[in-house]
Amino acid sequence: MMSLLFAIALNCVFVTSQIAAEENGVVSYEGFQLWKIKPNSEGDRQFILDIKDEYELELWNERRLARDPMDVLVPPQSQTGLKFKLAEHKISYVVVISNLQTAIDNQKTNVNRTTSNSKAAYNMDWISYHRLIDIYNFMTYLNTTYPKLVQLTQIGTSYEKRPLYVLRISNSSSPGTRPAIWIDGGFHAREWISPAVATYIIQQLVEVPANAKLSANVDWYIMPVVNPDGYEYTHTTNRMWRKTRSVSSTSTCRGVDPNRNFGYMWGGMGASTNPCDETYRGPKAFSEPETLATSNFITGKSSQIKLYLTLHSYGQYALVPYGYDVVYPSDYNELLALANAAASKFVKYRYTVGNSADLLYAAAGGSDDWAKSIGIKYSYTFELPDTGANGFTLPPSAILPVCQDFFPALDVFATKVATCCGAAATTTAKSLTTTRPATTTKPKPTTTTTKRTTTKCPCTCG
Ligand code: 0X9
Ligand code: ZN
Repeated sequence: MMSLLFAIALNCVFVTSQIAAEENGVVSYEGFQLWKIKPNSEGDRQFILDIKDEYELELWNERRLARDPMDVLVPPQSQTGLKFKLAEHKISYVVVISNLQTAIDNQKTNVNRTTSNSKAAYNMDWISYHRLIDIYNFMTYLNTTYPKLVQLTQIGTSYEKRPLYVLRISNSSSPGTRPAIWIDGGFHAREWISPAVATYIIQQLVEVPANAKLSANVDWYIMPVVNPDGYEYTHTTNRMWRKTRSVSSTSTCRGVDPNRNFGYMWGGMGASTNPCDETYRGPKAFSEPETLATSNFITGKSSQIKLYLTLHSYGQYALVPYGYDVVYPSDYNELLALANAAASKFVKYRYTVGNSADLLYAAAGGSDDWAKSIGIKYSYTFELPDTGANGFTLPPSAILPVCQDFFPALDVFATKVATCCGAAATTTAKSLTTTRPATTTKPKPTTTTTKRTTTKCPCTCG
């Protein structure tokens, strides 16, 4: 009985620690600060993790390396106490955001505004963040306006019954038969830059004639908002919401981390069993209608899709599988080389490239690992800007620069997929491919074990 009461009390502490004050049903982050804390050692890092609950801290980033700075959200009531505690332990920090609510308000100034040009075909731009309705109207407009190039498909419905949309861009006379690239965004609700970049990519591929070459040999499937319920919730109620909005049968806490809910190594490291945690894995793999619909659609196209790209924020990382543990797929060096080639296109924002679990932390149930596991050779998570100066509250003035900096990398991906994963190349590779890729714990030097017998392709995509 005592242990049950203790468990309930502990759970309450945990829940309250995650909730900022509510005003008119909207969560307020007035006075919350983002601190960059600089541990001097692994001991310091562990110390901060140990006092996390006591000071009601929320970690916005986690890094494996002891000396990497930790971005920590500190509620007003903990600031003085934490300041003394850190001083006592000789751990330094800087206040990066002095009032999170101000940063949130600044970010939302343009949200939902009607465009200044009333003759514009759609209410979408990349100088402000947009509500879901603007994004969906934009996709619908493109579908109607460019029927030969664009096809909008509803692949399912979210927990709160919002449509889940994928846009295909293909100038092929028989779309769906060529190698394809999948791009998604909006897994994590608060990472607003992600749907912004995904929609920018759509606009550039569809409406800019100079970019037609990117679709010359490749089809594109783009899903800008995988988690529309969460995304809307960040606009209406809690700007810092991350998960889906599903109701739990065992807890009053809502939502599942969609990036811990995919069915490869589901429930492993870095995936919580607590429904109140930000990294809750869900009651079972693909418990969420959003992850189920997305995975079903991708599985149905898995012989066509050769590259899986999922856009997150923040940190400026190009992450190569696997992420469930420090484990490298057998073709890791090929994946790494392509990520490096893509990242070399970035000018304004430099990205760190490497293995996901190595650079960040082990986190199982991610969509990138799952995509790799079903045989999509090239699978990446990109953590978009910034590196923590603004974190999730990246100002609207940064949207276009981030998008413009990112877009040229797609040329590298499209070229690789078109030259290595074309029909001739895959025919040869398929017979040698197993459904579950081999893994290794150490990256191997680049070697090609695939024998090409019938083609002279420079590379394969098996
Ligand atoms: O933790 C995540 O889901 C991603 N980072 S984020 O800050 N956007 O939440 C990283 C996912 C990397 N991939 C895997 N661990 N599989
Ligand atoms: Zn994310």
